[in-house]
Amino acid sequence: MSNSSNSSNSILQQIAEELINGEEERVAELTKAAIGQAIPAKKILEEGLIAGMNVIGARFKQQEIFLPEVLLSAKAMSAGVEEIRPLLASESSVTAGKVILGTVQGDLHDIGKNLVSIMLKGAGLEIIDLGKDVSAAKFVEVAKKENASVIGMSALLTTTMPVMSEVVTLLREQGLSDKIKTVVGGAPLTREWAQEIGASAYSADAGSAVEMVKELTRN
Ligand code: B1M
Repeated sequence: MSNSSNSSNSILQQIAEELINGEEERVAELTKAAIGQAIPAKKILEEGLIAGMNVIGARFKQQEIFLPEVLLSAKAMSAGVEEIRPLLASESSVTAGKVILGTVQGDLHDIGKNLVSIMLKGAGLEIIDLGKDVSAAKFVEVAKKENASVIGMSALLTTTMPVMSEVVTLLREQGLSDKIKTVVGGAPLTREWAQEIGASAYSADAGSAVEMVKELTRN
């Protein structure tokens, strides 16, 4: 392994470690330093920030850590994302379309949704971000009012995933399924489940969400 890839690996590892420790300022500093080393934003995101957050998720599941620690790491993650935000946006190419985006009702997890938002904006799409805890009725109401072509929904809890199905049903009942497409994503979802509820597309990560939305807005 070359010296430069050694040093890029070690700074990404440090980012993950400081994120796990919930050190918001250190994560921001190290992310800036990684940008200074010309490490691509996507690599910083995946191998530093998300890698750290995955460790937190596993420890939380094993009850080795609790909500206050998770929250500190989530803040550290957001601080890192803020640093790479302009780069993530500019690493994508330009397209067009209007997307209503949000985390579904009952769900307060918005880090992944915010990443999807950054990437879609970077791809030249117009995003109306409704934030978190968004009801099915609200998604559909705003999509109609704004004449949007896509509704993008994020869910991180198995208990909130059914809200996505409600949106698909509402669109079908109102005869809007052809006009307004749906993209769903979030850690507990699977492609099979998305197909089962009749969503137009499923994305496993923010990068593929851009591809999916581009595909759907092309039709
Ligand atoms: Co909570 N949480 N949490 N949490 N949390 C999870 C999701 C959990 C898996 C942890 C665990 O047990 N291992 C578990 C859910 C279990 C389940 O339902 N299967 C869980 C739980 C149980 C809870 C609470 C119920 C805990 C409690 O109160 N007892 C509670 C619920 C609150 C609520 O929402 N009502 C809770 C609270 C929290 C915090 C507030 C402390 C915090 C969220 C802070 C915030 O978001 N502002 C938090 C966090 C941080 C997590 C973990 C550790 C990390 C989530 C994250 O940000 N990942 C998470 C464990 C885990 O997922 N490993 C966990 C990083 C992010 C970049 O990834 O969001 O997956 P992700 O997004 C990815 C893809 O999924 C995809 O692209 C993104 C980027 O690549 N994607 C899309 C996401 N949305 C998309 C939309 C798209 C396309 C792709 O198209 C539109």
